[in-house]
This record gives sequence, structure tokens and C-alpha cells, in this order.
Amino acid sequence: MVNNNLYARFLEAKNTGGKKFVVLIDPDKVRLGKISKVLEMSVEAGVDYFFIGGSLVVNDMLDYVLKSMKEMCHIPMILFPGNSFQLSYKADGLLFLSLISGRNADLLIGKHVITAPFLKVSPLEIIPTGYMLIDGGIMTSVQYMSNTNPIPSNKDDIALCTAMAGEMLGLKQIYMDAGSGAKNPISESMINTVSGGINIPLIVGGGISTPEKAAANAKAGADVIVVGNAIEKDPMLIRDIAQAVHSQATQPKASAFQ
Ligand code: 1GP
Repeated sequence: MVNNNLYARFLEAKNTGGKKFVVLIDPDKVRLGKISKVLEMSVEAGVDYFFIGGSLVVNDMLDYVLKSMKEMCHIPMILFPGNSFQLSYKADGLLFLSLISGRNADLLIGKHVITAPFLKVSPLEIIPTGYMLIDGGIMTSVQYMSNTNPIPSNKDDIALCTAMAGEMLGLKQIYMDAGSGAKNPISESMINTVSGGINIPLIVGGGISTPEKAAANAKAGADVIVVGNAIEKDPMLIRDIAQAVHSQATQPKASAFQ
């Protein structure tokens, strides 16, 4: 069964102050034996979505992992593609990412033109997403592979203007990412600034490794928190991070720009 209200639930989080927790699964990194543990913990903890992707995922593995996951649980699976080959109809949706923090035309629109005919006829829910890389203190795979400069971690104003431009271009949500395994996750100050300036959902990830940081990010204005690396290392963290994120549900934060 294909889920087709994935974005509606992100938007609901933004509009009602609900907070969503996403576990990122890199099919190339997670050992299959470990996936069943991650799924079991995710169902128990009430994880809202899985993002599936990585910078170097090969397709056979992607299909296999998605099929196995679908047999084991019903948490929606959204592709978070590192390149245009990472497409599988076994997922429920796809983040159609435009790398708006960079100036690489291929990742702003080029790859999208190539994949458009495939996506047009696919059963996947396509979610247009403004993807913003923020400097996380080390060169991450996504930074290297995208050949773009991330936004400096202390430039809240540049992040805000980039997100506002993305919203005005019609993108449906913003994903601020310090990159998988970032040394420094995105600051609460930047999250607070950006979330206050846009009326679309804000997803935040990269280097979040503790329930405290996940809660602080949600409190600062992230509507959706994504964690990958830390959970690959210790699936037991899923329960505590889910609890930390969901407990930050609050009144929606009013945008400074209505
Ligand atoms: C990366 O935001 C995600 O794109 C998650 O990052 O693996 O560091 O949690 P981590």
C-alpha cells in the first residue's frame, strides 16, 4: 500500500507544534542483521518515518533493504537520494531535493530534469525539498560528493535568507543538514532563526547523537529531527531520542513573516 499523505503529516507538525522523529537508514552501512533490531525499536518508540539514503547507495541493495523493511513494519519509508540512481518504487515517497545552499546547477535543477519522467509516472509521493548544507566542522560525504560549499555554521542570516528564498520558490519544506557524522550539529540559534522566518516545515539533521541535543533542536523550532549515525552505532538510542523529540510538542511557533 502506498502512503500518499506523507507531506500532509510534516505540514501538520509545523502547524500544530507536533514534532516528528525520523531514523535515517543508509542501506550500504546498516548490516541487515541490525536492521531488524532498528525496526523493532522504531515501532516500539513510535518513530514517524524512515529516510532511506546515503551518498553511495547501489540500487540492488536499496530494493532489497526496502522490501525487507516493508515486510517487517509499516513506518513510512521516504527516499533521501544521494544521486539520481537511488530510485525505488518500493518506498512510499521521495524527497525531491534541490541543494539550495550550493551553486551546483546540476543539483539545483539538472538531475531533476533527468529524473522527472520517471518520477512523473511513479507511485511515490514526491516532496519538493530545499536542501541546505550547513558546515558541521568536518568534510562530510555529502559535501564532498556535491562539490558545494556549506553555509558557515555561524551565518544564521545567510541560512535564513536561503530558506526564505526556497519557500518563495515554492519548495514545500526545508531540510537543514550538517551532513551525516558531522562533528558539530547545527546550532539552536540557527534553527531558531530559520524556523521563525518560514511557514513551511523545517527538518534538521547531521551529527545529532544525544536525546538532549534532539530535544533542544526541536525546542528551538525544528519540526522534524533526523538521526542516522548515532543509531547505527547504538539502536537502543531510538527510544530515548523519540521520547525527547515527541515530548517537545508545543504550540506552533509564530513566524516573524506571516
Ligand atoms: C544526514 O541528517 C542526516 O543527512 C543524519 O545525520 O547520520 O549524523 O545522524 P547523522
